[in-house]
Amino acid sequence: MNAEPPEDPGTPIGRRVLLGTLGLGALGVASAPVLQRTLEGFLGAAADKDPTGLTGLLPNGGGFRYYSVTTSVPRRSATDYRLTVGGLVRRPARYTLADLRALPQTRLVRDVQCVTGWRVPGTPFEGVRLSRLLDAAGVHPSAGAVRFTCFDGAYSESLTLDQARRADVLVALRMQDHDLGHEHGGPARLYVAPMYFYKSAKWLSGITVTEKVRPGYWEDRGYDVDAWVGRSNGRDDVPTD
Ligand SMILES: Nc1nc2c(c(=O)[nH]1)N[C@H]1C(S)=C(S)[C@@H](COP(=O)(O)O)O[C@H]1N2
Ligand SMILES: [Mo]
Repeated sequence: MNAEPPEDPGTPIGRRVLLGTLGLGALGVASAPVLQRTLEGFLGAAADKDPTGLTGLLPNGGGFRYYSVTTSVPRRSATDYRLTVGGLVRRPARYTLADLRALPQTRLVRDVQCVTGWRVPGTPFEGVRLSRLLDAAGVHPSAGAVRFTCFDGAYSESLTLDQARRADVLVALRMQDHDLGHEHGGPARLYVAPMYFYKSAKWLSGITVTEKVRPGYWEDRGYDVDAWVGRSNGRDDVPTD
């Protein structure tokens, strides 16, 4: 069981990408947000061409690392993005990004903690409370959980209904006070503040209310479904809530 892609520096392409990215990274740390965006764009592009996942091990802007379990992810623009809400609900719905932006927004500032050890202090996330979307959909009494699917075509996550209704669980549209970029899961990702960051599914496209929790991508590979920071996965990190 290992959350990280293998650290195999064997392929020449991977090594070239790694060296090139390290050079850019040094620049990015010391310079303006404009260059940072370029760096993030480059990291995304590099990871697309680097299935060994080497670029995933590199520090991204501000301490974040770029993760994707697929070698490429389609881009969804502000106009073609859709989020469906369905399953055990009375009123299935389909939201555009404009629909989501028109709803009340909640801004939270918490540390982010990845289960592999890296932590980023005080990061603003902003978006729509998941509880609001669930209430709008009218959850059926037989429901007990919520499953999340992604337009990368591979990742999934889930929460119990009680966890999903917490005030610190968002469908996030913004991160670090910018619209969520593609690399960080834009246009919209899940944000589960009190749990390890693997719960915060990027490129969110589907919310399905279900009877029971169905383990997600990493949970099928051994990670805890109830992923409270500091109280799961055999780790003792300081909680993020
Ligand atoms: N769709 C999708 N969501 C995902 C992942 C992923 O690979 N695919 N990785 C998870 C993990 S393990 C982490 S640490 C964070 C990384 O988010 P970042 O790439 O914005 O730093 O996204 C989480 N959500
Ligand atoms: Mo992670």
